[in-house]
Amino acid sequence: MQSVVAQQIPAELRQRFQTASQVLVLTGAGVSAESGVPTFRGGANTAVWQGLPFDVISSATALEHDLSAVWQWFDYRRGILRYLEPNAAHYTLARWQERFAQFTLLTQNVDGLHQAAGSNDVIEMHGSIWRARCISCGVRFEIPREGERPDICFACGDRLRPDVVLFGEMLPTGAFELAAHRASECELCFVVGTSALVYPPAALPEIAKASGAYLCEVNPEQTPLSDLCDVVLTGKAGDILPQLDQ
Ligand code: BV8
Repeated sequence: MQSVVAQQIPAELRQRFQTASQVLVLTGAGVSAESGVPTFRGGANTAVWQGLPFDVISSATALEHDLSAVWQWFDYRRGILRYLEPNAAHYTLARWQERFAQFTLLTQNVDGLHQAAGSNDVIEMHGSIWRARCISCGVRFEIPREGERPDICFACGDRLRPDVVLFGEMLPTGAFELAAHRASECELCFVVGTSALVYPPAALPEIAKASGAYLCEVNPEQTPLSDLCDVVLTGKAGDILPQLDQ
C-alpha cells in the first residue's frame, strides 16, 4: 500500500485513470463533509442524538419502539441538509459518469447530494433521507426540501417511516447483489470518505480487490481498508478528486 499526500498522485494511478473503462466508486459520509454535512464518527453533532449514539437511534430496534423519535432524528438532519450544497467531490464524480464506459457510483449516504450534483443511476445502498415509506404497503413518497413531510400513507392510511436502511435491517432488495456484481467487474475502484466499518458495503472494496481491481482510498485518515489498497491518497475528497480529473 502506497500512502501519498494529494499533490503526488502516483503515475500508475494517473495512467490507470486515463485508460480505465470499468470504474466503481464507493462513497461514505466523508464525501459530503466539505458540504457541511456532519460525519457519523467524526465526533460532530450527528454522532449522538438526545444522548443516543447514532447507531442506536438509527436502528430497527429504535424504529420498533419509538417511530416518532426516529422521525425527530431524521427531521433534524433534513433541517441541516436543506441548505447544504454539493461540493467539488460530488461534482467531479458526476463528471466521471461521462468519462468512463461503465461507471458505477455506490453510496452509503442518504443525503441526496450526489444526485444534486448531477450524478444519475446512483446506487443508494442505505436509501434516502428525502423519501418516506409506508410501514404496511411499502409505497414510497418524496419528502419536499421545504414544508412538511407527509405523515400518513396516501394509499392505505397507515404510518410512514424514513425510507432509509437502519442498523439491523437488510439493504434494499438487489442493491447489494448489483453492487457486488459491479465490484467484481471493475478494474479501478475508489473508496472515498468512508470509515469502512459498516457492512455489507465495506465488503465491496474487498470484492473488487479480490477480482483484480486496482484499489484507491481517498481519506484524510487511515481506515481498516487502507492496508488492502494499492494506493491511499491522504486528504480531502474535494481537494483530491478534482486533481485526478485534470
Ligand atoms: C445488515 C442509514 C443484515 C441510517 C446507515 C448487530 C446487530 C445488527 C447488525 C449488526 C450487528 N453488528 C454488526 C452488524 C451489521 C451492521 C454493521 O455493519 N455495524 C457496524 C457498525 C459494526 N450493519 C447493518 O446492520 C446493516 N444491515 O447487516 O443486514 C442483518 C439484518 C438483520 C440483523 C442482522 C444483520 C445495515 C447498515 C446500514 C445502517 N445505516 N445509514 C442513517 O443514515 O441514519 S449506516 C451509516 O454508517 C451511514 O449510512 C454511513 O454511511 C455509514 C458508514 O459510515 P461512513 O459513511 O463511513 O461515515 P463515518 O462518519 O463512519 O466516516 C466518515 C469517513 O470520512 C471517515 O473515515 C473520515 O476520515 C472521512 N472524511 C472526513 N472528512 C473527509 C473524509 N473523507 C474525504 N474527504 C473529507 N473531507
